[in-house]
This record gives sequence, structure tokens and C-alpha cells, in this order.
Amino acid sequence: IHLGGILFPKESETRQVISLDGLWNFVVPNTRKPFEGFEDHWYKRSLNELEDKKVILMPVPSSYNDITTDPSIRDHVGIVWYDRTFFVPKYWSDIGRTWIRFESVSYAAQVWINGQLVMSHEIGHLPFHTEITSFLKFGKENRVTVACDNTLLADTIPQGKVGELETGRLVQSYTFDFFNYAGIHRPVKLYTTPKNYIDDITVNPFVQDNKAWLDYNVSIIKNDNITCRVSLIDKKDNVVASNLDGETHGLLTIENPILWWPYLMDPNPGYQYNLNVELYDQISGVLIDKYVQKVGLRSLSWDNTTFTINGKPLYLHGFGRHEDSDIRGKGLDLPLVIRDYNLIQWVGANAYRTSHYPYAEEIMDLADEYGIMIIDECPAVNTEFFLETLLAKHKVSLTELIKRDKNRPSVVIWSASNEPRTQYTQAKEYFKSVIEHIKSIDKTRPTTIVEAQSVNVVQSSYFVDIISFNRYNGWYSNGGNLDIIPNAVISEAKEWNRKFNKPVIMQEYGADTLEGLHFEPNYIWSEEYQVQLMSQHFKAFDSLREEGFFIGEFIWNFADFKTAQTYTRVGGNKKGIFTRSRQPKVSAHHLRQRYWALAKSY
Ligand code: GCB
Repeated sequence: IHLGGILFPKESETRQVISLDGLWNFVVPNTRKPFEGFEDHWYKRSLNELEDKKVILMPVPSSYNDITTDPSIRDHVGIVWYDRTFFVPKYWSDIGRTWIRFESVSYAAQVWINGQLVMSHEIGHLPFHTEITSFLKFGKENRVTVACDNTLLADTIPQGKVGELETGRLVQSYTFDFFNYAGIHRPVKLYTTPKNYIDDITVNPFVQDNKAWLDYNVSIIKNDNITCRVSLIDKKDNVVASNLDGETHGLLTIENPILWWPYLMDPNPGYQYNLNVELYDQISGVLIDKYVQKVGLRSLSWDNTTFTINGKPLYLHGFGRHEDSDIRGKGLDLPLVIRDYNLIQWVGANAYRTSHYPYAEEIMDLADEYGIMIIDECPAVNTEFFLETLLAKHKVSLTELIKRDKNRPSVVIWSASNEPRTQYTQAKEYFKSVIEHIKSIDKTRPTTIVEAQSVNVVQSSYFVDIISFNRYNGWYSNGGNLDIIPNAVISEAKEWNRKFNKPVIMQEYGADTLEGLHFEPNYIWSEEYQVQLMSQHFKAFDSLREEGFFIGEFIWNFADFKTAQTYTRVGGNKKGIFTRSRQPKVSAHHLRQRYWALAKSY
């Protein structure tokens, strides 16, 4: 695997991209012989040539679980195999280097090209790529094979357990509350770079008064005499700042910048410039490589009570979400992505948390573009056992996440984990180390850990910049008793603030609600109950805002989503304000009134 940058593949004067999305061959090994694919070298020939194996077609990107009618595929534990053929143009052999990039495979993946292993990657929801030039046949057909393993254990991110039923069938169990979808979840791309190429770009903006500065750092892989030029271009194609002196690291100054503002805080939210990064041959002056990096100019700062953007205090209002939909599971689906952003804007949210793992880069691009602020969460959800080996992987997941998202103006907070079991003493050293790790890579954004334990017992939130807590008053505790909510929320938020002296966000509250179920007076699971539960929380939030440390409210969840099978979940978790097919419940209209009213207060 390539350890440098992980820039998103983009076409340019010097780069080409081919999509490998489509229908791949798919085989599930015999459950009694889970490693037969490795033992019998399935990667050395087409899966179609396997005797005695049922080969089916599987769409990429998609989860494989809900595509067929076969429960053994839906609930499969272990390895599955994918392959397909593709053609590489002959002239690509002269371009320089050819790469393959997976935007995410859940979870562990091994990739072969024409029968040779080219890379392995372990953690889901994050991209990985490698150069495959020497493995390819140019001007001919090639084959890519992927082995994908969804097994979750004590030392995987996230953690899980595998048990065996009396019947001998393996069963994956996990404590997190979303279906353990697996497969090639996001696009797969083949792309080229020249021999000497731009490997990574890091930008850090800073804004003050009517000026902005952009610290940039370009990492280049080169053997020859190459010079680097950078220019910042606005939407009207004007060069607003540049450095043509060949420096790969420098500071651009922008007079009268157009700043990146969140949705509803400005009539023109999400403004981005293009940073054109170009490499030239020093002798001939020929353009060698070009990559266009989007840049939003904004500054974040925070103290014990306040979180600001471009000097203005922020109040974040949105939801936790999931990448989840019917049939495709966690597979990237652009109609769904755009529908979701339409709903986010309609409801007037200015933020959401990528609960409980990093979301697709296509989704993140649109958050940058529309000015939706993101609490970017790493995939280590519900950590229970604080093993050394897990800590190392937790840090890797953060390194990969920050490498991927470091340049995004939309990302305003790093979330190190959702609901880890931070009441245990081992959690203290563990999270100290996790938060120090984040800070060693990026000091420009605040950190948080989303806590579910009570204020008195948590060992972890000492190290973060912003306190986050989840609490289900009127649901898991005091179900049916909505009157207790305002005081419970107010007093708990104050306790968090008193103990840690940091700004506080309520990251989750909510009620499961079956669309179309009505009861007056309200009764749990009805649409009326969800609405009233929200109103009771709104009372608490309004009062907390006056205290000066409360900086955000996030309802759980944006939409209904699938979970593991259990008697508390009717067809999945129904705490969405939208249904799984993305239509509003009454609660969505109710939230819309509040979020638009909040927007008027900035
Ligand atoms: C939580 C979890 C979330 C669950 C939610 C619930 O605290 O963070 O993943 O879906 O509660 O509805 O139980």
C-alpha cells in the first residue's frame, strides 16, 4: 500500500481516470472452508472459471447484503470474493504511472491484479490506493480480484465478536446500532499520474479582518528537475494570489477574500477557490503534472465557552446520520446523496455528524460546496476493550481520515469515537493518546469524544476541546414521561460544563417513531410523541443557550436506518425525522420551523 497522500483522483491536463464501477463477479466461499479461495488461488483465474461455485453478479458500489434473497449472503460472516476484467489503453504505458484506488471496502480487503497481490487494507470507510503499472498489460484485458472480509473482533475497528450457533453457523455480534453492511461500498477507480507527480497537498487557511492567508504544502515524488507553481483562482477565473518561484511550501496572501461561510450564515455559503498546483520541467518549461485542489478560506477558533468561524460564534444545529438505504445498504448512490442534501437544506440544518464512520468523499465534497459543517467521526464506534493493538489501529484510522479530509472547509470538529466505554480506567490513557495523536496531525480543528456514560464516571473528556454527550430522556430512560426532559437536559449539560469547563454539544436525543402511527394524547412510537419529545428538548436548548457554553443540538437521526435483528427494532431504528425512503415525518416539519428560526438569529 502507498503511504503518501491520498488525493481524490481527478482528471486534468496530465491525469486520466477510468471508473471500474459496474457489475462484478461475486462468490461466497463454503462456510466450512472459509479460506478455500486462498488455498485454491481463486485470484489466479476468473471467478467464472471456478467449478462447483455459484458465481453471481454484484453491483459495485453497493453493500452485498440486501441485493439477493439469500439470507446466507445477507448474514454472511467472513470472506467474499469479487472480480472483473478491464481494459487499459496502450498509450497509458507512456503516460507514467497507473494506480488503482478503492474509496472504501468494508472491512479488510486484499487486491490482486492479474493474479498478483498488489495491496491489503484493513479499516472500512476509508480510501486506499497503490501503483499497479508493473502488474498491468497495456493495450490488453486485465483482471482485478478482491477478497473482502467483514469479520469484526476485539482488535478490529469497530470491535465485534463472532460466535457459533448450535447449527454450526457463524454469527457476528456487535454492540453498535446499525446493520453491519459489507462489500465494495464506494467507487473503484483506475487513474494515471505522470512519473514525476504531485503526491499530496495540504492547505491551512487563516482569516483576519479583510485578509486571508493560505499556508500550502505540496509533496512531490520526483527524480528530475521539476519546479512547482501554485495559483489561487476565484470563481470568475481571476488569479487572486500565486507563487511561481518553485516553492513547494509557502504562504499566499489574499486581500479582500470571499470567505467560506456555513449554510444560512451568509447569502453565498460554501464559497471555494481553486488552488492550481502545477509541476513544470525546469529546462523545457513543459507542464508535467497538474492537480486542482479546492480551498475554502475560513478560520476556526475555540475557548472554554465559544466556538467561532471567521470570528463569529457558531451554534451548530443538525443531526446524526447514516450512510444507509434500501437495497444498496451503505453503497454510494448519487440520487440518494443529492436527495439528502435537498432535505438537509429544506430543514435548515447547518451541520451534521458523520456518525459513526467517515462518509464517502462525494458526500463530503457537497458539504464543502453547500456550506454544511461536519463533525467528522472516525470508525471506532462503541470501543469496549482498550487493547494496545486496538489503540494502534484507532490511530491509523484517524491518520487515514485526517489525511483524506484535512483540506475540507466543512470539517469543523474531529470526533475520535462514538460512545466508547469511557467509564473504565483504561479509557483514560487510551483516549489521552488518541487525542494527542489527532493534535499531532492537525491543530487547526477542535476534538471531541461523543460520550454516553454519565458525567461522574467518564475518564476521557479531560483531553478534548468540546464536550459531546448523547442522552435519551423520554426514551431509554423515563419512556412516556416527557415532562422530565427540560430539567434533565439542562442539569446534565450544566454538569458537563462544570466538570470540564468546555463548550458542550448534545449530539443525540430522539424517539423511535413509526410513520403514520398517531395518538392524541401522545404515546411512545407515535408521530405526536416524537414531536412533543423534540419540543421538550427545544425548551432545554433555549434555556441552555442563555448560559453561554452550549454550542449545538443534534437530533438522532436524519432518517430511519437498518440495524441488526432484535426485538427493540421494528424493521430497523426508526428515530429518523425522515423515513428510510426520505419522506418527512411530522417531526421533520417541526424541526424545520426551529432550524429556520435559529438561522434568523445569526
Ligand atoms: C445511541 C447510539 C446510536 C443509536 C442510538 C439509538 O446512543 O449512538 O448509534 O442508534 O443510540 O437509537 O439507540
